[in-house]
Amino acid sequence: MLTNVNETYNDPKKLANDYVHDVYKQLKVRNPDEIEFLQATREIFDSLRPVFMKNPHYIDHGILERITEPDRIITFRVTWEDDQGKVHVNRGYRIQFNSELGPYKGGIRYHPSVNLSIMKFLAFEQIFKNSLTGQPIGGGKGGSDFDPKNKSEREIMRFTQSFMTELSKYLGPDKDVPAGDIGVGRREVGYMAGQYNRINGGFEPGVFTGKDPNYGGSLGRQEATGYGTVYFAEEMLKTNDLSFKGSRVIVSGSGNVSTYAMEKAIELGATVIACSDSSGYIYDENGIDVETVKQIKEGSGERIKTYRKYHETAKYVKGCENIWSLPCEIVLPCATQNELDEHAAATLIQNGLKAIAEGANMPCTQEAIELFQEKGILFAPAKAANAGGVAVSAMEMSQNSMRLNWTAEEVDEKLKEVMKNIYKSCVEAAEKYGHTGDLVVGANIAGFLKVANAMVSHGIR
Ligand code: NDP
Ligand code: 2IT
Repeated sequence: MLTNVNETYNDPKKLANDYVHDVYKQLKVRNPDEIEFLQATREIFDSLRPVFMKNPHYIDHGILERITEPDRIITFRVTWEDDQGKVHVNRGYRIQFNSELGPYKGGIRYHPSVNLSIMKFLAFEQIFKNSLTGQPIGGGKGGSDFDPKNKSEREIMRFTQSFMTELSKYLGPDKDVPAGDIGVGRREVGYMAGQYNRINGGFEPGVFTGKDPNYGGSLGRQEATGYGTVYFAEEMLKTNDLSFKGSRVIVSGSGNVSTYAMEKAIELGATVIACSDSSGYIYDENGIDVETVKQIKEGSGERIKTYRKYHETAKYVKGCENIWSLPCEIVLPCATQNELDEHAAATLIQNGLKAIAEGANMPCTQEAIELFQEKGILFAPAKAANAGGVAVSAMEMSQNSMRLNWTAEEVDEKLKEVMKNIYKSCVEAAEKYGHTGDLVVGANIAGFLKVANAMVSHGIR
């Protein structure tokens, strides 16, 4: 490999292209069925060609080969008993992908669709997102194919305790620090922390983030991903003489990220005209009342359809995909991966879309992103736009280490600062590497460089 590299140093473009092409080919051979993982890696690979052209020493260090193979993958059986005493078995995962910048950091997802490919794509993206925050955190992700829908609170508790009994062996405040994601919020993090402390015989505040502020959680963590997405989007809009003020916004989902994205967008003067869950969407051109959405979602097992009971002007449409057929200026997809494809993108563009910021992880397909960019729609990629959640998680880790609590205002100020800095890093990296205005390339390059440089510093291993 090294001989080839040296021979082609005089043609940096060919060297970079061949390298990216060859490593991706190997990746496909080794992970043939991991569709989402290959999708996420392909996007990064496409962005990094100009980096390898300018910095061929990363090729000598085998950075791409190494950064795409997780440090370790942990999978395990999770056995639990339902309220009727019936035994169930689920599969648990933790992908400890990369720890060059700090302890593995990333959420835990409970959803029946969870599989190795989805876990690996999420953990892989987390490496770059966490790097972008500027904080000392590596990349990881975990979860289970457990479906929390229609489960009692006790069943969720017993499942979580069983899950943590195995996973606790691999965690620690300087080792691996989980948080929430789809299906896992403050309540589940509480059960995880409780079981971890029980197994380890003590109280360790720094092993989880997204905890209740009552026992070490940071104020502002719950709001952070949604608020951060809107702060990032507002930066992007501002530099293009646009704003949330007076804009119609569609937000998909109605969970943690969606509700706080809606709340902040409304605060900045937008009208949120629609939101959804996996069964359907609600639509009201006068604006969705986010407090009602929150109340509905706090009720166990309630669906977004219930919103109509409280607001008769709203319409409910079965099936969540058609939410993208509504005319609006700004879109914030905040539900799940690949929820917005090129057909949805084409409809949105036709209906006057100006900007889109990804609150969820990889919600837009590659084809949709290409179409948005081709048509000049402002596009904020997930790694950058939704990094506010994990950024405040890192702030929670700092507060836990110092045995101090910051006020909600302090955390919000720091979050705004982080989102502004991420925007700036993305813009600058895109410009420096010849892709001015392309935030996808900018986020991928800016996130990559810190990790790659740490990998060089730490030696080949
Ligand atoms: P929640 O579980 O709180 O909410 C998820 C929402 O998305 C629900 O409304 C859910 O509907 C909907 N949804 C989930 N899966 C699907 C699906 N397959 N099809 C349609 N709708 C679906 O999760 P979060 O808000 O925490 O997470 C949302 C997204 O944001 C995810 O991509 C997550 O990875 C990402 N993210 C989360 C962060 C966090 O801090 N929580 C940080 C950064 C990113 P239903 O109730 O019907 O299932
Ligand atoms: O995707 C994400 O960034 C998260 N689910 C949050 C991770 C975290 O550790 O706060």
